[in-house]
Amino acid sequence: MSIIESHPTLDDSYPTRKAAEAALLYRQDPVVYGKPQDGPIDSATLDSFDANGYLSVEELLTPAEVEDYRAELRRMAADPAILADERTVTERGSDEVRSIFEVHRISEVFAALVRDPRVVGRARQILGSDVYVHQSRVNYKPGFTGKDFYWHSDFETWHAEDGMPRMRAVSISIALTENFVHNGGLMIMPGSHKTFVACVGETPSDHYKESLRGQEIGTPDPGSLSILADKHGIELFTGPAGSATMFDCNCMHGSNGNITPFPRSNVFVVFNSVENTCVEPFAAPAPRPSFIGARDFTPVV
Ligand code: 6CS
Ligand code: FE
Repeated sequence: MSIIESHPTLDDSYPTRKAAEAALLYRQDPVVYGKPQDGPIDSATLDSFDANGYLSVEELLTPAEVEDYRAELRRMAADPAILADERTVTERGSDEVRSIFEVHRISEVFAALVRDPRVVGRARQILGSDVYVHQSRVNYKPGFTGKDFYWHSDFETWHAEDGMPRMRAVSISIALTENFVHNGGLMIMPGSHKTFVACVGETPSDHYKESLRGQEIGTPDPGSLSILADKHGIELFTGPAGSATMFDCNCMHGSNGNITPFPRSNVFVVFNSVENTCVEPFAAPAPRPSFIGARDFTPVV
């Protein structure tokens, strides 16, 4: 029985990983749910976020704060208990730490970041409601061996595998090291968030055990990527440690590998609206573990 048949009460506005061919579907959800008076984002920036799907903050964290977070990165990457934890993911072909998930629960330092009004205040404003953390992670992208994150829409995965019903979630990526043009910075196709790319290929059981090291199922086909890239172009985000990019859950994005000596480490937090809590997966045999797709919907206060 297909997953969709097991959703007797929920229509699937974004069917993916079901058809034999890829499809480009119109977005059926707003992008910005809040108003200029609801938080720190001004009207022009909200309009730009609606059009492009992202906003940048040149200095979200002060240099002193960045140092605190980098010290915490070093501490966690050296903690044997964390290295042995299933929430720690290593790079393909090495023991280098690629990501640590659920850092807002593992680390009090990152827990405070999630509650910071500069972070959660922007998320509440964009999503127009209280929010909870759907996922948090630190990406180390070490020098020399940091691998790529192939093109994808986060929402496609969160819808298919975590049961996120609608596009009412936002991510923030905060640079903890300098993001140069050459060390694997975030790339987004501006405006791509208004098109949902339905992917081909059924979700295998325990897909996350592979996808977090290098996603293959749920990645868009070259034809769809070419159409979007021709239409929207590609923006590469550079900036100093402490700078941040907030982007809509359905932006087409990715990042290249890092063969330079300079690590590209960031902390990444996903806020979902409390009006959009996850249900059963729309295209997977079972939900992913809660450290990847939260099942505790308690709002951030
Ligand atoms: O599967 C996920 O939820 C994660 N994968 C990527 C490449 N981006 C979003 C998220 O961290
Ligand atoms: Fe992503």
